[in-house]
Amino acid sequence: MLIKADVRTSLETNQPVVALESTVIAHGLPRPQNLETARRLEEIVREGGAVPATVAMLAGEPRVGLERSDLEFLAHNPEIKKLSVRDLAIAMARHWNGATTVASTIWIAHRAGIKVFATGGIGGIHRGSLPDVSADLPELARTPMIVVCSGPKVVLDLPATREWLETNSITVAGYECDEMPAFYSRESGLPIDVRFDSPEEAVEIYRAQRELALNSALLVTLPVPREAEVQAKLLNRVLADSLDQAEREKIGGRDLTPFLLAQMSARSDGATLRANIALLENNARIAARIARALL
Ligand code: PSU
Ligand code: MN
Repeated sequence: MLIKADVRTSLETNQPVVALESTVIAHGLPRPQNLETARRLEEIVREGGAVPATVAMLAGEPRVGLERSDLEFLAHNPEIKKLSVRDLAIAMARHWNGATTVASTIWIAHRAGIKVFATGGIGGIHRGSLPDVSADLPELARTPMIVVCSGPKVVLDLPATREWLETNSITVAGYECDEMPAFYSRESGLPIDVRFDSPEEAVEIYRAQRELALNSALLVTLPVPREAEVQAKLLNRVLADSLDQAEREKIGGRDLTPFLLAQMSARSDGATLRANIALLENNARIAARIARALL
């Protein structure tokens, strides 16, 4: 694993670091917003007083912290693979270039010694009769990190995903909110386990988890900023149409989530894309504050 010099120095001197994923760059957002957002997220983490560590696999080597040119490569190259944990060994042995999902990013970041990770929405249990469960979930269950996100992606079966989190002892906190947010939407009708109104409260619970020798993540959920939220009526329509389209085209496996995100953006005139970028930025900002509070 190659840890970028500034990330390594920060970790060695106990300075704040925030890990970021790369699937959202390569497969979650369209060009040119993907590269702009990748850069902006790193900038926001820096402005927040922490060092950003975007994770990816380049030529078969797990990388923690990327150069500007690496971000560009990931954003512009259509050959970049979407790598979950099951793919990491294949990618390494075969010298692939790949973007890491939430699952594979936290796998690598935790082993690099990073404690805080920020993303948009986590994977979960998809709707439909086939139990398609994202590898994000079991990885969250066995990775003791603070994961800052806006809840599970709204394309998922949210009640089933919430139940899975509970069954697998993943503590779900709401940051300045009283219910679990659902990605583009501030509301899900689903409960959180605890509310935080400051980064210090997140740190207290994280420390208590470590004291108890718990291995699961602390999921800190933040609602999309109000001005960027996608209104329920529009969201329900584009979501239903996108799910239908995926079924008609028989899209499944690793392609399903990127397909649904692209469909919803096209069908909402970019409203979901704007929400996605706004929540990613907001999550990176709060993640940096939490990483600083950990000192
Ligand atoms: N958050 C976003 N956009 C994304 C993702 C998260 O705002 O594209 C990615 C993450 O990398 C997450 C993945 O791990 O979607 C989930 O994919 P799947 O459902 O195939 O596990
Ligand atoms: Mn899946």
